[in-house]
Amino acid sequence: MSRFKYTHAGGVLTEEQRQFYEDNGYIIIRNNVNHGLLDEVRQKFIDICDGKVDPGFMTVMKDPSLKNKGVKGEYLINKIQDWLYDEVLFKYAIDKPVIDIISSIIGPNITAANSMLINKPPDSDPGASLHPLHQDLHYFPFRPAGKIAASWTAMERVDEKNGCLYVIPGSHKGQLYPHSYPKGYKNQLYHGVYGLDHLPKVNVVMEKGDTVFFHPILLHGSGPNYTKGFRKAISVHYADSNCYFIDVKGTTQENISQEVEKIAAKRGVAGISFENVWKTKSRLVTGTPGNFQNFDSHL
Ligand SMILES: O=C(O)CCC(=O)C(=O)O
Repeated sequence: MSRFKYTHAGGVLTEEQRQFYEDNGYIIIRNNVNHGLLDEVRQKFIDICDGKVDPGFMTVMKDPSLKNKGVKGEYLINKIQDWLYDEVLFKYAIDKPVIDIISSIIGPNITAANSMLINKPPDSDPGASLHPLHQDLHYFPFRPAGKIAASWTAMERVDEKNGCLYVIPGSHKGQLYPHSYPKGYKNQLYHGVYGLDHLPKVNVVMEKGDTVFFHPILLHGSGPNYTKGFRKAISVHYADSNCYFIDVKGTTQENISQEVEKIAAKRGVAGISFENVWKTKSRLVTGTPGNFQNFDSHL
């Protein structure tokens, strides 16, 4: 039997890199994404922020501490989500250096499920620009967890000063914890896990173009941006297209499913289930279609 449980054989990761991911639940690949692509993606983000491009189906989120401060555009918008049907941003989701590593983790049949471009603007209240400790699996009604992985690429240098990611190595081997809203600023959909502050964290300092890949049970978060610059990163969660969907009713994920269904209703798609929200916003990247592709209602 293979000693590897969290990675897929035959891919580009070396034995040593696979072992690191198996032990820690993440791996950083330096200088992974071409700067030209990141600049193109940044310009598209700015055009959406400035109202030059209709965001359509995308979710555009504002920093709650800056909403009434008279700032606009990329000085206000802290996240654009659900952009897999934008052909410029989608270039990141299908970028070969990203997909090569993803297939070394989850295998060859890949669906991009979640997509985010996360911006921490300057002058945000620290309580609003941090992202609390959380596990991404909380948001996902599909399994198994080992067939899901995130890619998160720094669009500029990220460190402790501008709000880099931090991770709790090895936590991917544990359980999915209950998540709730933090006290203080309510960033739409930023749920957190509380009571685990004693666990040792590692700051993930990265240069532009570096990518960190991680498991959806890995506990992680990010700090505030204390600088006068921006902190931008682009991230996609990929799943094996054959992942199966679970009913989250009665589980710790029921709160997020209700929240997501409520947001969908507000946006004019009343009655859509949590499962079908995910199927609608996902997009096949490569390989054989599976359970994400059996619902045909792309909006
Ligand atoms: O980019 C960040 O600050 C945190 C992103 C993150 O952990 C998430 O959205 O799940």
